[in-house]
Amino acid sequence: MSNDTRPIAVVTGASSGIGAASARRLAAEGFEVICAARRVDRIEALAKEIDGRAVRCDVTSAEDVAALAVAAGNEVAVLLNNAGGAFGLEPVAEADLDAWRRMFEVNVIAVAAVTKALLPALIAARGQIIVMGSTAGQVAYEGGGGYVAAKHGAKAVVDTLRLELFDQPVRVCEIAPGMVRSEGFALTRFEGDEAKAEAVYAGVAAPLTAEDIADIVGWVATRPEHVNIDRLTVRPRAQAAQHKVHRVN
Ligand code: 8X3
Repeated sequence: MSNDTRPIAVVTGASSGIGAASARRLAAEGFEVICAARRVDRIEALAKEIDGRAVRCDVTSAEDVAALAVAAGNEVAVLLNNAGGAFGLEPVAEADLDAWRRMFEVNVIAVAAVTKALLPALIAARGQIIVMGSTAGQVAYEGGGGYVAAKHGAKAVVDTLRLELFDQPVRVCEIAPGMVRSEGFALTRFEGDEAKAEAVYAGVAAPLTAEDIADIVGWVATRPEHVNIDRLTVRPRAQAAQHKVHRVN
């Protein structure tokens, strides 16, 4: 039995990028962070660094999600549904439908699964659900395909939850980042093709960083209890819109 009195924050996809940066930031804000991800070596090192806990969790596994809820306990102050990702950039006409299914699993269904599992503890703690969405959830772009559709789905889950929980002491927020140069996002999308991943950010003076988003997570998580940040869209200054990116050679 832990004597830790810090409020608990659960971060999914905590092994790298925005998830790891957010875990660090939430720990700095005074939370005991449960770092959940598949890559145990990474989350164990992170948990040690931030005096948190590591829980191996594939958010698409019902057993893992149930075990995460048990590990999190009866009161969870913050759930950051961060696990997600894009697989591919092909047009719909050439869609890899297995990749679409995986994107729906991790970006939409897992958000519902983890939220559902932790909801009693979130209500008990008068807590907050934060979903890492994307500007891809607000507008379509060529090749966005399954990722655009999935992030629109995640946005819909957030908005539905907020309506359904209107009489409960739980807040629901979506953070929707645009271009973030985070460890892994573009590499995952292009199956490890570094040249293609690099091209996403080519000539952009300063894409957002994982720390920029973690800063927002920390701010959202520490607003007074009556303040619900519904949705926060954030882009680098060089990205006026999804397609309107200032690039220099
Ligand atoms: C990341 C934003 O533009 O790659 O979620 O879809 S984008």
